[in-house]
Amino acid sequence: MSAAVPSTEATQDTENLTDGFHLLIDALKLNGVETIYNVPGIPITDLGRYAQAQGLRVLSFRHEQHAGYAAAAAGFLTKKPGICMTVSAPGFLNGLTALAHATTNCWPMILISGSSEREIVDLQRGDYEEMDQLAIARPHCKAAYRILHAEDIGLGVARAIRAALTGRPGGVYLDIPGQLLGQVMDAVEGQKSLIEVVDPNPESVPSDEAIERALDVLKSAKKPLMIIGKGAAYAQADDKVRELVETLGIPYLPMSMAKGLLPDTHPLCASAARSLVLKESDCVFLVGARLNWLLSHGQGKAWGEKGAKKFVQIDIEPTEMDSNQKISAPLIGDIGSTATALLEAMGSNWQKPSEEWTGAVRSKVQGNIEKMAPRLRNNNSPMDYQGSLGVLKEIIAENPDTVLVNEGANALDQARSIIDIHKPRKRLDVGTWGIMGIGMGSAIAAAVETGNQVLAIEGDSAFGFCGMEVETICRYNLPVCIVIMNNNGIYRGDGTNWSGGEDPSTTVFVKGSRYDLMMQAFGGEGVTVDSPDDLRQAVNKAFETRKPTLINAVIAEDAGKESGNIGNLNPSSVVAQARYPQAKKI
Ligand code: ADP
Ligand code: TZD
Ligand code: MG
Repeated sequence: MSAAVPSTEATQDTENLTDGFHLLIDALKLNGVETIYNVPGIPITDLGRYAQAQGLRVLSFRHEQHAGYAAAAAGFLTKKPGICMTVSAPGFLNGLTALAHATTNCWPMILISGSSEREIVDLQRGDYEEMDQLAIARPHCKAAYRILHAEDIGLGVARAIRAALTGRPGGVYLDIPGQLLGQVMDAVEGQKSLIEVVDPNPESVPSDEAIERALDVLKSAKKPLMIIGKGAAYAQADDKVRELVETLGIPYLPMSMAKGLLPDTHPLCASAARSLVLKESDCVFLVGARLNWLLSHGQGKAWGEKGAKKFVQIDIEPTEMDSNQKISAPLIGDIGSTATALLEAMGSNWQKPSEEWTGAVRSKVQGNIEKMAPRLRNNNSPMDYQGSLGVLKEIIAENPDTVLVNEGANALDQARSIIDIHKPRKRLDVGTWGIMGIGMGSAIAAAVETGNQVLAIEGDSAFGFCGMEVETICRYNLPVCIVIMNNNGIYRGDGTNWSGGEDPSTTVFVKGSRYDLMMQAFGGEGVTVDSPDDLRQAVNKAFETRKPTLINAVIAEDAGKESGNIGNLNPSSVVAQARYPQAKKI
């Protein structure tokens, strides 16, 4: 039987009492939560108001998915769970995509959702926005909990925070039946029930034997390569990772969101020689990166001769080992502690790989960069990806603290390879799933959590998934500059209807759309540009004023490729190819 009682009306003496609203807010604050990303409504409207009144920053979005993406990005940037708060059923479902996205990316996030009372839901009596949310959330996150009694709020929040952070980070669902918030209990007892989570990111060091094994494998390699993933960026062990790379002296490839952990201009960065190092290396050292589809599972033509490589891997999650390839030397631990242990064991006279290998990589990198350079300086109008992104590359080099947000297909792939990132955790993108629509939520979180200027480079389709949040950006007056790479469609704007009918192709949008007017509608700056010079001017102005800005950048309709760089993942058949000869021209 609960010690807490539901309150329907204010009692005369409330001084010595507390309630579910306040306990939840106090529990979050006790654990260092400062920001909530939410969409208000029954039963959490007042919870948001009270949280704001109690000094939390509560940002209201126009759609829960983007509040959720913001919380997920906040988790990645801060190494603390990002908090998203939603209303029941439809609001919860809108937020669930983001919770699954956070889990898939190994980022800590907590989705707190209001829900209907168990008595009604479990007998399916048809409540307002009735849904068995806990059951639906469970397969999509790392852990899911429901709190029924006010005196359990401290426990529930502590469990959610620990589950989100400890081990491999992920998304956690916290179910809050509406009546819980109104339950009243003794204030002192309530205070005592709260739990401050101790050491949620415990050090975790592999055994001496595992360290020795890894160093033996690395020592015997002639052409070693390190692949650094976003787990390493998340770990915030920036100096240790850099020291490890430089002491080992091996070329490295940063995965997309690990760009900048070491500057992309570092002499050991092999991004511009990606094909060469993937193919030729004889040992691959994975640091906070999974051998998933983004690395073609560590196999196939790009990876060279089958079985010719050995793998060493640092990961906090034991079951990640051997998930795609045999891991000859697993290092199960957190990246900071593991790098420290490796460095200690390596001592001061570690034998770096031969100049034959590192020199070959370096000259390939230099050759490719030189080949690309003139194309990045073209001033074509309408623009292509090289001319427009060449300008943005220079602006990021001049403003290295800018957080770059990036989504789209060509707009993503081209920006990822063209624009160097110079500092850790300064690039947020579509992540492990390749989701369109993370842009505005990520941009808002980046501005709120870092205070830095944000540059969001968005495909016009990608932007369409989250465009309404420009109102949120204007409302909070955030220093976000959005560049829409507007090629009138998905991948390209020149698609035709293969039936010859009047409907436009499935992949094209209204030609010449003025996305800049959307920003103007809410009081922000909006401008259309069609040359790299004008683009440069517009972005520089946005950075100077730090005003919400949307630049509609006109890109040639035929500049892009089908599916960007991953067209090979599209299914095909001999029948389809014979029937639609047009398909070959894309
Ligand atoms: P990318 O997409 O950049 O290749 P992934 O998301 O595939 O990166 O991989 C990130 C990996 O990092 C996950 O397997 C996760 O378990 C791991 N990870 C996250 N945080 C840490 C940490 N602190 N120490 C070690 N590994 C970590
Ligand atoms: N829906 C969701 C949520 N995620 C997705 N990845 C997609 C659909 C499929 N998709 C892609 O993978 S990229 C893309 C879609 C719709 C849009 C590409 O067009 P764009 O970029 O305008 O954003 P480019 O520069 O025109 O290629
Ligand atoms: Mg497009």
